[in-house]
Amino acid sequence: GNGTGPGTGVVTKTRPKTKKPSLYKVLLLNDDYTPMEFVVHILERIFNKNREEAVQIMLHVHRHGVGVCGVFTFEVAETKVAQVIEFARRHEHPLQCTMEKE
Ligand code: TYC
Repeated sequence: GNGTGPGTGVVTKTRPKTKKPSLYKVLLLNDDYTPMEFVVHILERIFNKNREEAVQIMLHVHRHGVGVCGVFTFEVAETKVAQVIEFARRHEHPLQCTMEKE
């Protein structure tokens, strides 16, 4: 590298990264059957929300039909969506989750 301190003797160049990754909102969708407590649990475990935040997001989705659980890079968003759908399916709840580019 071209910083100070011992190096490898190999000359490299650094340049500022110019492209920031696109971000994606992960959205939770309301339905009439998934228990509120189950949705809160998902928000705590998959989206790292505290109980207060999780309850607020769950109630927002319950009242408005859709709500944002978090904003992530593409791969992370895809993984979270898949985790929500799989966890809901395993528990036989119809909860749906999707993502959209910010
Ligand atoms: N509407 C559900 C109920 O009354 C609760 C719910 C909230 C379901 C958010 C899904 O994404 C959801 N039990």
